[in-house]
Amino acid sequence: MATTLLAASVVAAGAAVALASSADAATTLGASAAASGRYFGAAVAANKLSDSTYVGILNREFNSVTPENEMKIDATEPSQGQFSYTNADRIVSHAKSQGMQVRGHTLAWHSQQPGWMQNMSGAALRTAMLNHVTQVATHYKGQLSAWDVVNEAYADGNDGARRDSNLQRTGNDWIEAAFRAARAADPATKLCYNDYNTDNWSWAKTQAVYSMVRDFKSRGVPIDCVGFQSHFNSGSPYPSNYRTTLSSFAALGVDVAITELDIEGSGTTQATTYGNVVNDCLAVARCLGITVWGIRDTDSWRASGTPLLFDGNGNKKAAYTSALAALNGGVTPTTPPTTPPTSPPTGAGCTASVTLNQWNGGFTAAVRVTAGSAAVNGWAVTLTMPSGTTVTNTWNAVAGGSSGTIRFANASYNPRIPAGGNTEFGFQGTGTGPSATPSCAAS
Ligand code: 9MR
Repeated sequence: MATTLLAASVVAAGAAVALASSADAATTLGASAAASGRYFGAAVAANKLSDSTYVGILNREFNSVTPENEMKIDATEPSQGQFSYTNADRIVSHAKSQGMQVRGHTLAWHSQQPGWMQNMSGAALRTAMLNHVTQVATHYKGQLSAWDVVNEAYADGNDGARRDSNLQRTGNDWIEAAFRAARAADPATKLCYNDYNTDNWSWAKTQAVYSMVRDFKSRGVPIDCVGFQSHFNSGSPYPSNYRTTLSSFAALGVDVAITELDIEGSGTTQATTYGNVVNDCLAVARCLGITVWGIRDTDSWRASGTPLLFDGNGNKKAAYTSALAALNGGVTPTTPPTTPPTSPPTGAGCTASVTLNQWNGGFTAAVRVTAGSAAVNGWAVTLTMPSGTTVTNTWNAVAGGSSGTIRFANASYNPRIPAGGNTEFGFQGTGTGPSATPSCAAS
């Protein structure tokens, strides 16, 4: 626990420095998340877009939305071959009118299948599933920030097995087939695998999904991101190793996102957990953002657990204040940053490696800085961008420019790396990401 608190406060102190120049950033979830290149989103129901309190909060606070049910299979293909996008399109056009991103949810899932699909199996189901993926991904081509291509394909329990379903029974390769179809239909949108009870690093289900993603990356299956639903309650509590889970997946070369966050509870306990979750995302360069699964407690699928950031009247809860403070680096930095080592290490050195996520016209880069056999008291990584590339956003480091050869120096809060340890920073840009080997200088 002490370690968690210390890490959180160090991140918090740095984020506060980074945000000092942006007055807007402190006042809403979306603007505050955007200050570190991230989003803060909410699941939205089309039939609530006529509720002025709901829409008022949505437009003010959030810069990403996920249709809560409207892009699911039963909604978009109610009869085989007959596609229906009315409600999903309402959400997408509302989001666009407000400059919000949209996460698509979901193309292939064992649940919320229309009756015709529930009754299918074997090769016919495989073909119908792939056609569904192709048609829906084509309809939204280029309009979404990410797709949850496959949702909840692993079973709960201790054996790390796939969930039994009609889709699973079409063959173990159904997941990768869905990803390939989605990539072919919409090459620019990030393709995610999304699941619940994958938050605790030591749980078998988490490890099973991790193995699948590692396998997909090694075989070139087009996967860009992993969504952690993060529905927390007493049976599936926020785990103290959550940050380890996020950073371990990110280290496989995928982005991570918190896709359906809700935390049952109330008061300070709930607020603290919201702050912890935000800090964990901020600490992982490849954590793209956070989506809460609804706006007011009364909008939640678990309304009785009061798991969201606004109460039934639309008032901000303590959980909101804590999440916003964490985004702004204001989470009670009662623990001062660690004191410098008493004797400076000698012969300090570092190395850096870059993991690129490149799409048509843009990229994000995650850079891991690793200390050699001695601790590092400060570091700078130099990278040369291809001509035409502009870096638009940097997190966990300070960029000395936006094009050409750029020196990324440690932020005020992350200069020290223990011997053999590492830290991560990231940046985002337009054009093509860097391909040359980075150089790392330690002090
Ligand atoms: O919030 C959604 C609720 O309105 C639906 O009735 C339910 C039906 O399956 O799905 C809920 O959303 C789920 C999401 O799509 C996938 N992860 C779990 C979510 C909560 O059940």
